[in-house]
Amino acid sequence: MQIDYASIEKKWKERWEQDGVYRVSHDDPRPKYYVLDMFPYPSGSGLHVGHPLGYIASDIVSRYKRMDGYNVLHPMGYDAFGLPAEQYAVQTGIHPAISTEDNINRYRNQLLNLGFSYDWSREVKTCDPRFYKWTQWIFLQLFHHYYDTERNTARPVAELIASFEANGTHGVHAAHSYEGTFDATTWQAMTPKEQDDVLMNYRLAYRKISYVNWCEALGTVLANDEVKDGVSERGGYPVERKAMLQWSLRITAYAERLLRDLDDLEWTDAMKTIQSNWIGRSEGAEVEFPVRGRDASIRVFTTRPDTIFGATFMVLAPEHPLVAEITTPDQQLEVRAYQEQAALRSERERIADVKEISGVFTGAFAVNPVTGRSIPVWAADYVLMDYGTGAIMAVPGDDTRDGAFARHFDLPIVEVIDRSAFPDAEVGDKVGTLQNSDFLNGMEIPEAIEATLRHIETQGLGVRTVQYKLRDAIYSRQRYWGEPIPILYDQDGVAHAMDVQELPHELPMLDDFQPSGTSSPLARLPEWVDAGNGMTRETDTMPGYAGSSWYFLRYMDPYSDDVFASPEAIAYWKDVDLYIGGTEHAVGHLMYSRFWHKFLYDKGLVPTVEPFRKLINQGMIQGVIEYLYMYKEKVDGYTKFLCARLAAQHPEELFARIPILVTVVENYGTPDSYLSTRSIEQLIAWRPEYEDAIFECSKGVYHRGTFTPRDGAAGSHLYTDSEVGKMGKRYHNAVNPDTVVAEYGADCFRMYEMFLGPIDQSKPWDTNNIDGVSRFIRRFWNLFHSDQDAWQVTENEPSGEELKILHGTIKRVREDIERYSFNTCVSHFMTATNELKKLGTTSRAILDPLVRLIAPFAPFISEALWEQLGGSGSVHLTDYPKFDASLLIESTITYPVCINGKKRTEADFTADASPADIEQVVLALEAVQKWIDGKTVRKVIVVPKRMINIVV
Ligand code: ANZ
Repeated sequence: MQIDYASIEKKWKERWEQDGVYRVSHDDPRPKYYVLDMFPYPSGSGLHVGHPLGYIASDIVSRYKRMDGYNVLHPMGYDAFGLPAEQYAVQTGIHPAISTEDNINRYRNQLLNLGFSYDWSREVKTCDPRFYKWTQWIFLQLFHHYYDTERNTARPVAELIASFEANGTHGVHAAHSYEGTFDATTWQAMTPKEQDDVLMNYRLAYRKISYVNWCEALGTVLANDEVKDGVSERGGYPVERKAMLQWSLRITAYAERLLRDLDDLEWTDAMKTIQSNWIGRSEGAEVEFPVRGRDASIRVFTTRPDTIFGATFMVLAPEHPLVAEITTPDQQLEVRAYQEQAALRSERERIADVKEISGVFTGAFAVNPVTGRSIPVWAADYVLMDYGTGAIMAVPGDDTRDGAFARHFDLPIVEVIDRSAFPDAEVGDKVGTLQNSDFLNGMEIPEAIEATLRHIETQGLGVRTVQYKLRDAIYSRQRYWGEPIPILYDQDGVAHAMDVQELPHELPMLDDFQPSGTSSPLARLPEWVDAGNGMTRETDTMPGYAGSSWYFLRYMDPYSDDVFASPEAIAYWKDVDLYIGGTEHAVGHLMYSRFWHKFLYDKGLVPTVEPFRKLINQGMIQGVIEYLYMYKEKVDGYTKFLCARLAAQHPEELFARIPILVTVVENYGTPDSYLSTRSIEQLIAWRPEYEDAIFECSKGVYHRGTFTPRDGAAGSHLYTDSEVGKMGKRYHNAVNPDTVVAEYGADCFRMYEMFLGPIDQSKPWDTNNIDGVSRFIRRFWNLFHSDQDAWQVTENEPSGEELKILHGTIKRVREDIERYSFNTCVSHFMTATNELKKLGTTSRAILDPLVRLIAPFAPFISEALWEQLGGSGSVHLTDYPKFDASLLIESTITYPVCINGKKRTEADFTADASPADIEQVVLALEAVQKWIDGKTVRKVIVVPKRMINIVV
């Protein structure tokens, strides 16, 4: 009996939309529950089966909570600005607005096909001016605020200006990057441009020359989290360090709160660790080392002040401003050459590369303020400009890198830590006692750190500080497809915020997206850049993370044009109760959105300090990747492919490994996947450029339509390399959910994805097993329908056994949803269906709750069955079944009663009946008396809850 999934799905998708089944309002007496998916970037390739994994899980929870009495906000939208659409535009000339809209429509249809219970009326797109008006507005709020480190909150810059007017920097407690101090008179004497420059060191959104990750190929600056291993995350292009005038966000002002508040979140320890490492808090001190013979001093940051007696030289970052100042004339040339070379390496490379030691002597000496000894000052790229102070005291005896550097350049090494009591300890481990260190000798490290800090502070040599690895976030992008930064410059270059009435500051239409050097394509629109009255517009746009830093708030009230979301809506929905998404956003999106949320909290605009209370990271659905070996050089003028087994006998460097379409391979996914002659032909049909290629395996050679066998072999057996890995277009292994849904139905797809395993684990997609789930759904359907598809639900009273199965299943499913264990829920449904089938259950009293129980997992067939049951309204708006605990306790037990080991009758006893009671009663039973037939009873054996045997 076939179930017509296609028409069931079509009917209910339309009906749900028509009846607004999943629409919600904040004007509702029920408790709220907010379930959020990380909204997708609508790429050109559409969704593959890996994407919905998290969406299915969040949809199950949403549906469950909705049926269980909550007002559930479950929205969806699109992260629609970004590089790929623009890259695509550069290649094809298709405007990003058009390709993005096409992609969004495709995504929406794919999502609709899977039956998600989104309130589609709340859909947001970050590229919609009605949305990005508020992204721009929040940016301007950041621009208008600074961070008060005493009150630990953001405050208006106007207050800071008043303070400068009255007292200069005196008494100001602010997160800032301003070097030095000034008094009120100095402030008042400054030009507007000078004042603007000062304020930029305080604003939470500010413009400053900073060293950035410049990606020439993409024509834009990238944030640290967009750079992986020295190349751009998108595209893998080289990234270099470059000083540029850039907008940044002072996220560092929130470092401590971002770290501390992690404690109260229900996130995995792994995610919290990633965030806390990215924030990278270090306690230590800044110490001044005067430069000999000059009116300058080098400020270092150290976490190990106790080792100061072992500081035998100093190292400045090559970009450190003091390098040029203190370098002696004879060292100038060498130092400058080194600086240029260092600029070509990314920060990541500089941190990662421990093998290659490089550096240059500046010719200058500094004085160790504690020992009074002169020590040489070097410049080397293992010291980073924007960590700490960009300068270190090098302690080669106790720091691995300093040690390697000292040995390489033959610099003195003084051992200051005696680790003889810890034979297993390594250099840098904080164990042992101080030696060669004057007043610190004999102290343990923690004690020595404290003693040095006190000494440094009382002598005025330095101060205790806390450093964070977290960097301010570069906000400017020199690209077209992003939110314009709503800033105007006057003739002096002073930055002015646009007025809220002027927002949205719309992105103008443009048809040439080619990046142009270090400014965005918008700079090529003179009439747009000119804002009148001598004002010019900022031409950089915002980064990809701008819209996603607050989109979850817009869903609460997506229609307002006067506020980013109405206070009533925010007061009701508050925060996200459950957020499901991938771990790849651990330090980007999840850090920025926490920061924006805290800022909005400081402004009294949101009621909670954190946006996402509970976070679940779904694993990845992996695919099989099939690789062919191809010679890098052409062989006799032909491209040549070689069997994986033959390739193994040759040096690896000869080959390029090419991922191929998995479906042309036979036995694909098993270790023995191979191309038959027919498969080679399919491969060529897919890639006509290989029409001329030679394919060689041990059985023979295929070339231009002919297989020439060796030893009379029947056909090609060209082995491929099979690997389980990412699913995606570039591996030719993406499975489109639409095709699976068309064949098996959306409910089967949903349950199958859940059945693959625990939600947080990665697992390979394997269509072979989907049949099992499909059969289960048919069996479930057949509880309600006969083999001839006749409706067979009856009004029969359910038996105790049926009730027990039902209530046991309700209990287990509820508990497992609460634990986010969806794969086990699917097995409970399978078990219950099998058991009920065996009992021939047809009773409405069992099947009605069962339909409601499965509804969150299989929304379509449950809705169809609910209608057939005559239920009113949508099944998804009914109550989720509750279990009756009393039905789960086995109250009576039916014992088989045997006479001399042969079963003769049955008898019911209460579960707590004692063997003595049972013996007494059972012997008196008429049926038993009949079998005893006057013989002597020798023994009565009662096995509790199992059986009774009477020996006569
Ligand atoms: C002396 C010393 C002795 C250090 C010792 C370490 C061990 P974390 O813990 O990661 O914060 N450092 C400071 N600024 C640096 C920069 N801009 N680039 C590279 N290294 C820098 O590391 C702090 C330590 O890293 C500091 O403490 C400093 O070296 C180095 F046995 O000072 B230490």
